[in-house]
Amino acid sequence: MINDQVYKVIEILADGQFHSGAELGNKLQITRSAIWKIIKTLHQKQINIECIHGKGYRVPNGLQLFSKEKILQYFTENELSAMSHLAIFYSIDSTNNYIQKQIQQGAKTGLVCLAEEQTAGRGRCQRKWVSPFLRNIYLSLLWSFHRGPAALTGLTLVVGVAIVNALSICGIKGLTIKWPNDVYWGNKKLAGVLTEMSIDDIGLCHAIIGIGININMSEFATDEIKLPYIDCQTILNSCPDKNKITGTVLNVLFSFLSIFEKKGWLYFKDLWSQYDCLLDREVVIFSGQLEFYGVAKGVDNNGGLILDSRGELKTFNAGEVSVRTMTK
Ligand code: BT5
Repeated sequence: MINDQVYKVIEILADGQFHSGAELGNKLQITRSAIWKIIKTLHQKQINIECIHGKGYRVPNGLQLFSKEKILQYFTENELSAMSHLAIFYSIDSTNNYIQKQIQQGAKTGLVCLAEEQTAGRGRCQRKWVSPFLRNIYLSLLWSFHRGPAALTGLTLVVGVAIVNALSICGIKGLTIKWPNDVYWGNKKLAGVLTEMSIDDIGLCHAIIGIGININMSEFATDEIKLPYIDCQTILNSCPDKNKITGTVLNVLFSFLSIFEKKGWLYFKDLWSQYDCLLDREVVIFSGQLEFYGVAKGVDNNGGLILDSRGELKTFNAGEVSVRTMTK
């Protein structure tokens, strides 16, 4: 388990230099054997720590930790003023759960939560989002709407476009969106979005926008992700700046959300369509117990997927269906 002591060791080892067991023990005021236990915990978390007799411990190439100061560098003025608070955790069950709890405590719109690890990261429909320690971005944002649930139509699709735009600014090009909002590079998933909603007593509609973006999964072994996936490091073929990507994604997201609130989904529809990786492809849509076969024909004015099923057009709404491409 990651606790304060484990995280302190990580903060020291983040510089990529050697640190002896004695030095770490002194800094944390604990024994060398307690340090060794912490190193074992980190090995179990698949953090690559070299242990060299006479030199100590080191993480080759160092580690990138979330830094509020660095993240804020990528904000423009208006967007910064839209963020009410930025909370950063080294470990949490789910950043979406955190926002949900904060809503009950009266949290303000613009609240952001980031975590270095999620112990119960969630995808849609009770699926799991694999969220290993220190490797990726797990973030959630609260945006409260005054105009009722209808104002949220197409919101998750807009979030997908924001991610693609932000990653493009960071040099990650060629991304597509698989309806409704999975971000792909080729046929591999790079990022996912989980949008949840709650309405309070006074009719205010709270959207919890959860985003997972893989930064460096290359040496992480897991058999929990059954479909092909990828990370920013592999796409860029170099080490991405996690704080820059986080700051840029948040900045674009805040900017898009304030436009979305005024102009709605239609303002973004053409942009979304440019990234549609299903367009004119044969797909099967799973909706409850039923399966629908046909050719994907883009999205409608409500963000629903249009399916051409032997000449008959059907529309499917976000949240109810999964899509599997049949042709690669
Ligand atoms: C999603 O669900 O893609 C939404 C993922 C949202 C995650 C964020 S992280 C911050 C916030 N807090 C949370 O608890 N969640 C949000 P869905 O379309 O249902 O995709 C889930 C599927 O993606 C799984 O069944 C796996 O096949 C695959 N998957 C799981 N972890 C993955 C990963 N790290 N990278 C790529 N694919 C993954």
